[in-house]
Formats: sequence, C-alpha cells, structure tokens
Amino acid sequence: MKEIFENLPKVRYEGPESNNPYAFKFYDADRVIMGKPMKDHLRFAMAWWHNLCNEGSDMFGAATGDKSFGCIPGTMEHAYAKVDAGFEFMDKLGIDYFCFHDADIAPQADTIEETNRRLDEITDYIKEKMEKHNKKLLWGTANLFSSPVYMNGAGSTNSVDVYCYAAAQVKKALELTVKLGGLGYVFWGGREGYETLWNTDMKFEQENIAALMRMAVDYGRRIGFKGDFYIEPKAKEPMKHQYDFDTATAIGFLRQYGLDKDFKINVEANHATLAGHTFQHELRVAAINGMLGSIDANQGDLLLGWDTDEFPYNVYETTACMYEVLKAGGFKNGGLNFDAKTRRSSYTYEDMFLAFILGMDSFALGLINAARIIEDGRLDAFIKQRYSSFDSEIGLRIRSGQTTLEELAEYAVKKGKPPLPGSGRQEYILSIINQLINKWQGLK
Ligand code: XLS
Ligand code: NI
Ligand code: NI
Repeated sequence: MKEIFENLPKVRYEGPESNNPYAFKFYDADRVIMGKPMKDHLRFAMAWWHNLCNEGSDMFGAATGDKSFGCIPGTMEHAYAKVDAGFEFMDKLGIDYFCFHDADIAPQADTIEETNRRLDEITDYIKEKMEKHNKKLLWGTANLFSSPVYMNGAGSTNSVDVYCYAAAQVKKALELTVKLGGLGYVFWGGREGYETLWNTDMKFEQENIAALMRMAVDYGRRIGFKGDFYIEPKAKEPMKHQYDFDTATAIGFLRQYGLDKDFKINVEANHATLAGHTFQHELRVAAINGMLGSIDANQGDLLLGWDTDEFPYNVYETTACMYEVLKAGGFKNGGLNFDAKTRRSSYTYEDMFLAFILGMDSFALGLINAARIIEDGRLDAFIKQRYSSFDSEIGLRIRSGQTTLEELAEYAVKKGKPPLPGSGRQEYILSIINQLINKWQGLK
C-alpha cells in the first residue's frame, strides 16, 4: 500500500543532543522509569478528530490544511483513507492508542440506520487494522454537540425526540467501543449547560443527563463493556455555562445520582484553566476521590479565554501532571490522549509529526522530572513533617474520628494560645522543583 506520509520517517529516540527534528529527544519508549517502561506510564493516544479531521478553519477563516488524503470529504472512501492515515501515523510516531467520536470515523447520513451501517462498515476495517498494527482504543464517544438538533443540549435538551436521538447515538457508540475493545467511554457535555437561567429548568436538565448516563451504564455493562465511563469536565465553551464545570462539580453530580461506581474523570488540561484551576488541581481533586481516570493532554493559553487545544510544551505543567499520575499509582484504563491540534498556520503533514514529537517529548520530560522529584524524597519528607503535629496522641485521635468538639476545646484551653504553625517554605520547595527539573542533562 502506498504511504500517505511518504516523505516522513519513523520517529525514533535519539536523545537530548540530537538536532534531528524527526527524532524524540526525551521520549525513549522502553526506558524504565520507576519500574515501568515510559510507554506504559504515558499510554499516548491520538485523537481522531484533531489529527485526521481538523483542517484549521476558525470563525474568521477557511481551512489552511488538507485532510482529504486524496479523497472527496464526506464519502466512505475518505473515511477509509483516514483510517489508513491514522494507522500509518500511529505506527510512525510509536503511538499505541487512539480515541474517536462516532462522527469522526464515518460521515453521518440522514437516517440513523444508514449512519449505523456506515459505522459498522468502517469499524470492521478499523478492527482489522488494530489487529494488524497492534493498536488499542483508549476510549470512544458520541458527538452530541455538532448537529443543530443538539442546540439545546443532548441529555439536557427540552425535546424528548432529541433526547432519544442522542440515546440512539450513545447506544451505537457504546457498541462500537465494545466491538473495538475500548478501555473507556467518554461523556463530554459540550452543549449540556445553559445560556440563560430565565428559560432553563436546571434541575430537570441535570436529572435527564443523569438518566441518560444511567441507561448508558446499564446497557454498556449488559453488552460486555468492562472499562471506565468518564465525564470530561469543561467550564464553558460552547455553552456559557456547562454543568460539568470542573472535576469537583462532576464528582458531586456523579455521587448525587449514584453513578460514581462506574464513572471516573477524564481531565483535560485546557479545560482546567477554563475553570480557573490549574491542571494539577483538577488532577489532584480527581485522584483524592479515586476518580483519576484518563487525561486529555493539551495546553491552553492563559491570555485567551477559550479552548485553544495546543500541543503541550510547558514542561513545568507536564511535570506536575505526571507527578499526580505517579502519586495516584499510574493509569489503569486511561492514558494521555492528545486532544490537541496544530496551530492554523502549521498546516502541513510535517507539522502533524512535529506537534506529536513536541507533545510526547514534553510528557516524557514531565515523567522523568516527576519520578526524580518522588525519588529525591525531599518533598514527601517535608509534607510529612508539615502535618506531623497530627502524629501526637490527640492528633491521631482526631484523624481516626474519635474526638468531640468539647474535648478539643478543653485541650485548647489547657494549652493556651498556640504558636504560629510551621512555615510552609514555599520558596524553598519551589527551588527544589527547579533544581530537579533542570537536571535532565545528568540523566543521559
Ligand atoms: C472539547 C472536548 C472534546 C472531548 C471529546 O472541548 O475536549 O474534544 O474530548 O468529546
Ligand atoms: Ni477533550
Ligand atoms: Ni477540549
């Protein structure tokens, strides 16, 4: 078969001194870090929609790129060509996983039957390619936001017919996910939110979203889906306010409706900053609730208020991310999905390769740094010491829930006004991080 990226090589690790643009400087797939090869820590995935569909059009201008792969867009021939391009791309970059929306892999038809027939056909082909190329599906999802019928939401719509139409899409997307052995299934509530509360029954809408998720869990488990369901929180865009605002909100929602046993969180870096949080904050909130499922690895621009979905280059951020992932015990079903696109002015096939090299190297560095911070031990020791007053007799009893308010008040009276608590030593801690993340040269 003729290659699509014919002038582009298989990308290999050449090390930090290499000036070859088509080589990894830090991502060395089989290098063992804290007992596991890098590739098993990072579990990189390609997002079908950005990499194989997005051509760079925006609100003000037309596409600059060309992802037709020699075919007429909107045809099944084009859908097949995207599969060929995707698998060649994953092979050349050494990426083991991918993610997709139903609408990314086959053109949607006028009837559900015909759309589903096309999806069956294309997933037969994808399945064959997965076996041949040894690739896995990180997660599948249904696009419940592009069609005009979803203008008022899918699970949160005011129209029962639209609600059922969304259910049909979720049902099919779940079947495809199971067919392809997917490890996860995502709900990103792009249009599940509101523009004004003056025309919105928020409680009604949230109950309906939960019911749709409940039915998805029931059906998914019935047809053999053993992976994780995910909510991918996002504060805003396209809606002014989205219900899955951030991780804490999504967890509260999942618990309220009894969905927390089946769902985890898919944290996206750019969505964190849209919610006014750091990426690390969102990861930590998910992790301490046992719900750190998967990650959409991208980067936003703090000077802009929208989802720019850039390929991550900020090593400080990837370090914090991988620190959280390592501390949480690593991924189980999840991974790092590059929900990221090249800039509009980076429109060539070469740019697609260079973007992934940037993203993968940034996370490889993040992993190396995070492992070094953990192995160094000074942070852990400091944190342990910082809370050590709770190792006292009364402290231990507070921790195990054995005290009363009266008893503590009595203790306080006896002790008198306490001295200031120990310094947080933030500047010292940050200088340790700086020292450790700038040490990569020594690790060759
Ligand atoms: C959009 C979301 C979307 C989800 C999948 O902002 O990130 O791409 O990841 O529907
Ligand atoms: Ni995403
Ligand atoms: Ni996003």
